[in-house]
Amino acid sequence: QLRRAVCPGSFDPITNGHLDIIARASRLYDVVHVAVMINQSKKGLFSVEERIELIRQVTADFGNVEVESFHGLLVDFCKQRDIPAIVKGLRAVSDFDYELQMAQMNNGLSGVETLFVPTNPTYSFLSSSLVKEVAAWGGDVAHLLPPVVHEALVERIGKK
Ligand code: COD
Repeated sequence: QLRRAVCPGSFDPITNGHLDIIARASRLYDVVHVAVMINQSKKGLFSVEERIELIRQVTADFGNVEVESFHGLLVDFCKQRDIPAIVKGLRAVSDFDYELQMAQMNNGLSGVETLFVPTNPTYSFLSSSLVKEVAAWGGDVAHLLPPVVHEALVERIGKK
């Protein structure tokens, strides 16, 4: 049986921090599912389809990453695909409280386990929202994103 894990998130857009976690998960598991979780109360800069397309492009070389969106609870995504493990990056202690709550809630709901991978220190300050804010004011974020994602961001913000 294939060993599966999921890396969930909003990925609006995917950053080098996300990509580092997905790459590391892809070395530990046979199949890594990247789940773009749909949150109707948050309107993204990129549509869910655009986010999926960008993630597909930057994870294609890993060979064992499947990308899709999901509307609902993460535990239901896991149940439907027989995924026993969630892999998350931990950037700093500030992430810990909320991540621990979600891990415990998800475990209580369905028994799914959450594994935390310590973020590469190069990316410990990095989030999609900060990247968007800095880019919107003309700051250079090229080193924080895969090149295709950077291009898409510059184009999207330029159009606004
Ligand atoms: N370095 C390493 N890892 C990073 C970095 C970085 N710089 N930035 C982000 N990450 C990792 C983190 O593990 C993070 O959790 C994940 O990538 C996703 O990040 P984001 O910002 O794209 O996504 P979030 O934080 O908006 O994602 C939250 C979820 C969508 C995972 C969560 O809300 C969820 O599971 N929602 C589904 C509904 C549900 O089941 N709710 C009940 C939860 S108990």
